[in-house]
Amino acid sequence: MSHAFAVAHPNVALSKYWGKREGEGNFPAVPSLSVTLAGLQTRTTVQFDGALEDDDVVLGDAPAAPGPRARVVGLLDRVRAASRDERRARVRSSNDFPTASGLASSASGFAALALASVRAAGLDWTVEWVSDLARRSSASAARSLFGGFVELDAGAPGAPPETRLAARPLAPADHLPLVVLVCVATEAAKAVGSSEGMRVTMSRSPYALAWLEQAPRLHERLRGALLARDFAAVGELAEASCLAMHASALAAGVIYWNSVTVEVLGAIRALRARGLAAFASIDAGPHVKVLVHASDVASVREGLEGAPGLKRIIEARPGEGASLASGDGSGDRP
Ligand code: 2P0
Repeated sequence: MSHAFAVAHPNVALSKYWGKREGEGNFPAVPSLSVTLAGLQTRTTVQFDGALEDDDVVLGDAPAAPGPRARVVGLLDRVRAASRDERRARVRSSNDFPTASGLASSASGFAALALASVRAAGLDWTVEWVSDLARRSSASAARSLFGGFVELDAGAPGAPPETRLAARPLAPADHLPLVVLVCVATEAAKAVGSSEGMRVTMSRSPYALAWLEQAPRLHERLRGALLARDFAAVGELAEASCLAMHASALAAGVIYWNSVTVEVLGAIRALRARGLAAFASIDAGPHVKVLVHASDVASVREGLEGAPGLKRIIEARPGEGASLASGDGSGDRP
């Protein structure tokens, strides 16, 4: 078969990946733990076609810009090398959620692209190998191959670039009664991409080493709290990981927050003072993903809605990993 259609979903890291190992291979410098979200999806079709002279990549409604195109072609090149098939590919990919919503579209995008490309090339790969392939393009994408709560180890220091590193599932989607309320703080695209933000943080932040020391400790504690189903501890540790990551970035002048971010953080503190289980997670943008116990969603939404400048709230729940779908991706949703 030279055609395949895959669907993948974004994920939110509870313990954050921020910083890469030196050298080639796109290995994370710290472990991370995420939750894959249902309801939001990237749909991607890949077709290898001997009649094409070059890869034909359309993201959303338009031909891919040079930067994103190069990342897509990089993944296709790895698949071509593995399958020893030089044919170029037609790639069509679209999200059903706004790219500027703060839900990392590179995670779901590269997870769907990796799965569709491997299948279209006829490679008989395990999901671990597909996760490793996705990680080489976007480390957070390795996690979106799996559903529920997912872990990605740090790369071993000095590991050769060809070393495999895949994410692995830790607990199913219904393990914790978690709801994620995405507080959209702006409709504009982010100013500094994650890779650049990490690079600047690692090279210039006086707190880069403090982050690299703290992140694995927070990760281990969060992992333990998750396995023990201790909701409050998971929330507190996720917020601590997010704040430590942003503190290290901020000290290098990498500032993702805006006034709405701070307002929502204040609203979350006020809600917690009332005894509600709500905790903050922020990625490479100003939006706050509020981690809420399912029984508190209505009260927390009410408390957040008054935050000055807040654009809207998207409600998401833990869901399944990436999957292959039938058809050509242009018809009904799977
Ligand atoms: C994460 N982020 O763990 C962290 C927290 C953003 C903040 O992974 O450079 O697009 O392509 O490997 O996966 C977003 O960065 O980074 C990210 P690259 P990616 O979710």
